[in-house]
Order: sequence, then C-alpha cells, then structure tokens
Amino acid sequence: MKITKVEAIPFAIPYRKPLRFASGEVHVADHVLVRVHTDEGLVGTAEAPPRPYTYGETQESIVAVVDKIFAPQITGLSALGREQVHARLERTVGNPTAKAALDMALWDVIGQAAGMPVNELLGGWSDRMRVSHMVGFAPSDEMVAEAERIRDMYGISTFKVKVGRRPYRQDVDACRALRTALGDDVCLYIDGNRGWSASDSARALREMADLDLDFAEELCPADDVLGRRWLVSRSSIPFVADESVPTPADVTRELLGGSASAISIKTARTGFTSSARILNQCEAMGVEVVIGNQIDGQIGTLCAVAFGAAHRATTRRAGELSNFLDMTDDLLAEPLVISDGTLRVREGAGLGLAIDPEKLARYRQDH
Ligand code: MUC
Ligand code: MG
Repeated sequence: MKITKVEAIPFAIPYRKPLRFASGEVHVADHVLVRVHTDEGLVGTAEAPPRPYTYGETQESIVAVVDKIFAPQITGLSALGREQVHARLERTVGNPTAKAALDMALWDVIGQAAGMPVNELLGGWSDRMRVSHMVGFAPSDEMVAEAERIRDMYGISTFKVKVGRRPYRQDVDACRALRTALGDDVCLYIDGNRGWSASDSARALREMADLDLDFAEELCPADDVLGRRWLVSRSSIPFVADESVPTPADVTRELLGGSASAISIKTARTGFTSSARILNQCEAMGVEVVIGNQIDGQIGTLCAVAFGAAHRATTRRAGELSNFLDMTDDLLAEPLVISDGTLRVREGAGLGLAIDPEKLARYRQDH
C-alpha cells in the first residue's frame, strides 16, 4: 500500500478564553490538519499545533515543510514502512509537530488496514485515561474558580498550574489558594515554561513545600545548564522535562546530565513512533512519565489518549487531555466527551476519527 498524496490544511478555530503561560499565550487554534492518502483509498488523519515559542514552528512553516520537503520525500513509499518514512523525515532537523502529525496519520492508516484501533496496536493496556486540566495565568481567585468549575463539570481532580511569572510570589499565592480551595484530595503540580531562574525556582519550591505538589516541570531553562542541574539535585519532587526534550536523544541528555528526573511525553511533538521510544527509554531507566498537552485540539487529544491509554506507565498519572475544552468548536464530527474525570479512546479501526466536512470548510484558511 503506497502513499499517494499528503495534504497539509491550515485551519483556525478561536478559543473561548486565551490560555496564558510563561512562554506565550494562545488565542486561536491555528493548527494544520495533516492527511496521508494511499493507493488503497485509506486516508490517515492527524493535526499539528504550531508552538512558535516552543519549537519555532508556525502554521505557515508547517504547511511549507510538509508540502515542499516531506510530501515529495515520502510519496511513493509504503504506508506500512514507518522506518523508511522516518529515515526520510529525519534528514531534516527540527519541525517536530509536522513530523509527529505525519507519523500519527500513518499509524491511523496502519490501524485501518489492520482493522484494529491504534490504541490496541500500540499496547492495548486500557481504553481510557484520567484527565489532568491545565490552569493558565490569571488572578488567583479566577484560577481557583476555573479549577472548581472544571472539577464540578467534568469530575477532574488533577490540575497542572502554570507558574513562571515574575515576581514568583504571585504563583506561590495562586498555588496556595488552589490547595486551600480544592482540599487535599486533588493532585496539583506546576509548570514554569522556563520562566524563573534556578534560584527563584528553588525559593518558590521551598515556599510551596507544604502544598504537596506532585512534581515540577521546566521551572527554569535547561540551557542554564549548571543552574538547572543544581535545582534538580535539590528538588524533593520529580522535575519534569517538557520542551527541553523534543527528541529521544534530548531525553537521554537531560536525564543523564541530571537536568530532569521525569519526562513529559507529547504525541504532538514525537508522534507515536518516537513517543514509544521515549517511553521505552524512561521505563528502562526507571523514570516517571506524564502524558502532556501541546494545547491540542480534539484530533490531537484523541492521539494523546490513544497512546497514553495504550501503556501501563502512561496511565499511572492523569494525562493532560482537556485543553480542547476552551475552544469554541472543533473539526471532529463527533465531539470528545470528558466525564467522571476520564476520556476514552475511540472505538473503530485506526484512530477512529471522522472529520466534519462542513466544519473543515468553515475553518480552513487556504481558500
Ligand atoms: C506545557 O506543558 O508546557 C505550553 C507551551 C507548550 O509548548 O505546551 C504548553 C503546555
Ligand atoms: Mg510544559
């Protein structure tokens, strides 16, 4: 079964309210729908979310790299030959979400060809994940109100709190307000998106020592090499690497260098193939993982839950699967539903996703 055509369709769907964090903010889901067509009529689908402040990709750059570099290199290859496809993609450095979307669209084709859900092909551990919700920057009382609303509406009891503002005390206060309002039964952890220095991170962690945080993510830049090692070596909770580990090699470097002690796996940046490699690395080294969110839409979220639910290690913690709740609409014909704090994978072959053609026509940006 050969790849005959690859499409990269830019689309834009506004957010109900923006998500703000230390490295940027998101007002519109200006993503790229990636479709891989085959000579047997099967079509694989995934989405690439540009995160310029994280990987340097934009909507325009993703469309360009798929159309001009990747599509010509993989058209004509076997859709079942992922290693061959990856060898071609890896000739080009960077562009993680463009490559990941192509990888996941291929897995969708493979699942459809095999008549099996991708979740079962990947590992089949479970068909669902508990959901963790990301709380963005706002005054403390609004962050508390948001977490309470999400808990009451969706039964979610794990929250990732964005930190990294300066001065750091407003974040310490917000975390304290969340713990006081939500009580001891919820799980809280923090993500700084590199906003603090190593020394401010250490101070903030000390001041939050009584808040029972599960872990801390990217509080300061991994490029502050010695400062970050110093911070990680004195942290009493796991220190998660996220944007500092876009490839399996980065995972090795950050873990062996002592700059992280846990890893966020994001299918939006490492697809299924490299996410599986990273998961294997982490399991072999005894390192905890969390399924992260690249501020995915519903297509990306379906990919994340397919991978996360498939493996034992990724289901130990709630996965970040709820950012799509803030979007005004999406492309899926049948919207995702979070209930009892849980999101299920789709039944059916491949990723089990169907695009609503009217919605795609309404939101696409290329005409
Ligand atoms: C996260 O975990 O950091 C914000 C920036 C990004 O690249 O991903 C999001 C969420
Ligand atoms: Mg993060």
